[in-house]
Amino acid sequence: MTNSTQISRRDILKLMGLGAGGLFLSACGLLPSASADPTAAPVFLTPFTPSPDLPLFSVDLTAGRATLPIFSGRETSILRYQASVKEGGGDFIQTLSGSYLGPIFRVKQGQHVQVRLNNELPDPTIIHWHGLKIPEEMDGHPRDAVAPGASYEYDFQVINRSGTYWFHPHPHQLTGPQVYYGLAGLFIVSDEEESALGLPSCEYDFPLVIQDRTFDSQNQMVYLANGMMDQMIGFLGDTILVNGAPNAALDVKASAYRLRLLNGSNSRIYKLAWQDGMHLTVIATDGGLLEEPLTREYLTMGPGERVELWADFSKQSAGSEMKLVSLPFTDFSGGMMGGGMMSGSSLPNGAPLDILRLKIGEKGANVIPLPPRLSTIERNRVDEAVNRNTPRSFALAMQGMIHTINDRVFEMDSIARDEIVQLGELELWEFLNHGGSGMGMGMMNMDMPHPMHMHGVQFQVLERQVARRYESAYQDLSGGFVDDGWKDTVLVMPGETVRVLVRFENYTGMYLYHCHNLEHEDAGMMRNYKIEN
Ligand SMILES: [Cu+2]
Repeated sequence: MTNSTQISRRDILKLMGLGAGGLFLSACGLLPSASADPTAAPVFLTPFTPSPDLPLFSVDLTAGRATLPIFSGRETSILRYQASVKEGGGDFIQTLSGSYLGPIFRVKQGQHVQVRLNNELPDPTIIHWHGLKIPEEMDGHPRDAVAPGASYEYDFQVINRSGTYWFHPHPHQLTGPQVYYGLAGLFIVSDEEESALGLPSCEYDFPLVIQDRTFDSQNQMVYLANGMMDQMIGFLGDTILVNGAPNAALDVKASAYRLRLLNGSNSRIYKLAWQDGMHLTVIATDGGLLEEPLTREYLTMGPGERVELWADFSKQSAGSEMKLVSLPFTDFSGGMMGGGMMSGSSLPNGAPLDILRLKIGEKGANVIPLPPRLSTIERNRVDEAVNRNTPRSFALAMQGMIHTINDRVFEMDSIARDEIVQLGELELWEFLNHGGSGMGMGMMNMDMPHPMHMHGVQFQVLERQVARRYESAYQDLSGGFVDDGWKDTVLVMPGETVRVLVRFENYTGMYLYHCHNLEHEDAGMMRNYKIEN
């Protein structure tokens, strides 16, 4: 890592919120079971039974400017969400102390959630609840962005299964900078199926939000310092932060942990591994638990993706250390002008990185065996898709200076004929990343990965195919995909076609699908689609 500023271990611990107080300011107890709040039941196509014994959770989230001591010396100007609980008690929310990252929601499936977003930023903003199945007016479409000084009322029921979801701004052309300067938080849902497993909880259930930032000599975040190149390729910072802390270290006990990983970076891809070569044990992806745990030598995570790990430190001796790293891989931005060279970042995609040091301490809670079966996932079948012979195709390309989807860029209110789907139908979608149309200068045919995200749904990855000439770079990362469970974001590599099965089963309305490289998104690599009845 290239931090020029030295920070002491004490500072790191302070930043990670460790020590006697633990990471979270709020208590980690059982969720209260107060009396029911009668709510108007939304219309579901899929039968869904609300939980009448869960209390309403109501919170004010204020997006505003602040400063924070990230390094010694001058404080860093950041943006952040500050939460103020109005109803339901503090057990549904946790705070990462000392971090710019927003609060962590800890809610249950079936819960009624109200959020009032107060915009104290200098620009318009709106929140998107990434991965949640909610009505269109709750989803955070850019057209719903509110002006400085105004607010937006969210009111929805959590129908998703248990999982690590998250939230972040989604205003037109401002998502990149607003996330970059600090606006993001986790939205963790639990359900009965998951609770019955007895997975590690409380201090053993730990979020790890991985991001990259660049700081100047005054400890201030620098965004898009390389101008147009950063916008075309995507911003790559030279400092890795975990939960908002650089050079992150974490004291753990010799016990089993559930680590919830989010790649919250604007555009960086990680190839995560334990430094000692131990395999990673994966228990969940974007949309919650897998059917069974699986192991990987390394994990490939594109922006917006989540993975949950089972990490058992009980056999490690006290005082030993483990390290989570990102392994080197081929910078796929190939062609005549490679991304690493062009981006100007001193830390191109594919550079080896230290992510997190874990210091093993005393014996912790008794380790229950990892359950061999975690969940049941009903596999969608391609022969049940209404368009099984004619996938709905989306060509990802670079044209001139912009990234396009089927030769189009984002338009606030428009939906093309081929962007309308029917409520209840299972469809086959395919994302094709086969480069630009060849127009213009050669440098405009840069190959870039695109983490494609769909709002309003969770999908299943059916298959991947890669063009022959991309195979060797592809194989550098493809062993780390986890396509087995529910997904809302899938990394589409250069030369690759990814097919997914998606059922539009919950609500009608206009939703977004887009690249989650936030610079690509802000530059127009986003479109509306409409679910009709
Ligand atoms: Cu992209």
